[in-house]
Amino acid sequence: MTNIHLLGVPMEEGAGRRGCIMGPAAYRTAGLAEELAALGHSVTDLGDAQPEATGPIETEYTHLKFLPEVAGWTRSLHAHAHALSQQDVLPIYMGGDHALALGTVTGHVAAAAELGRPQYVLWLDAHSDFNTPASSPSGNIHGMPMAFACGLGGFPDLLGKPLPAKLDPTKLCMIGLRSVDREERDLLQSSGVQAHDMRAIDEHGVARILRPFLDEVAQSNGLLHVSLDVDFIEPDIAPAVGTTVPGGATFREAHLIMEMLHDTGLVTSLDLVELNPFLDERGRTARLMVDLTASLFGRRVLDRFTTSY
Ligand code: HAR
Ligand code: MN
Ligand code: MN
Ligand code: MN
Repeated sequence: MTNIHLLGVPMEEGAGRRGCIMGPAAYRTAGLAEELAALGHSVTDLGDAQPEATGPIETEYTHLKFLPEVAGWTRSLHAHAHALSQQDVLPIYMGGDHALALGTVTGHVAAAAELGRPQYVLWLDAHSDFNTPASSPSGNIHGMPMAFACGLGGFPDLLGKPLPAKLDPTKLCMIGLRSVDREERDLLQSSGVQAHDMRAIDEHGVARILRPFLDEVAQSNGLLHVSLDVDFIEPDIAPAVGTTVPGGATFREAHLIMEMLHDTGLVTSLDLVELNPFLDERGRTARLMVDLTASLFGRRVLDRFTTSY
């Protein structure tokens, strides 16, 4: 039994189009809390977070969109994540666009550093979201959170203070990549991120990619934050996202990852991001995200471990 705390993050300013603000409501409507409770977990819905108020944020990069709004969310979510990590709970951040990870990931990294434990991040996404302000072609800040968390240069004062601790890029594993900008790719590779594109899934399958990373987390007594972007999944079955990219993870590939994560018991926090209910078809994407989350929290067909073969 896990003590799960749900926190709604109705933000959309990091994305290039509107609609993610409705994400938390869609997860509630799709029954996320009820499904997790039915699996035997204790579930508390904390309601929705609010952004902090900020003034104008200075930067030479004038193409950054909604910078004060995104900074307000980053400060608020960083504080929430830091506080939640000091309770005996597993937070699920119901986004909201992926810029929310500017706050959630940095908050968990800061708390892990205080504990003296390594913080790992599993990033399930079509995109690496590893742009810096200088490399971003769009100015959309949801394309940048992992570069920020790893302490790459050029960012304005999003957090209202220096990063308390940087995410070690070698403890960041990305799976599902199929849309990475040219300069972003160079940053990703020179930083040493464990980056796996869709071709790697085609060649090896998700289990062979994921298992060594999970072994590493376990052996180092690490904490594990999972960040699940809707566009990780094939858009034919998960259409409710503003940035669809063909060739995504199948229904079973996505579920297998969730089932393996459950079996290890290593996950300590979770983002559900980029759901845009305005683009959904009769709630199917919201329901798929709820079903995937249920797999991560123990829903299974037979009572056995996926790793027992
Ligand atoms: N790489 C592009 C950019 O930085 C697109 C980023 C889109 N990001 C997301 N989240 N949808 O993964 O503008
Ligand atoms: Mn993303
Ligand atoms: Mn994405
Ligand atoms: Mn089902």
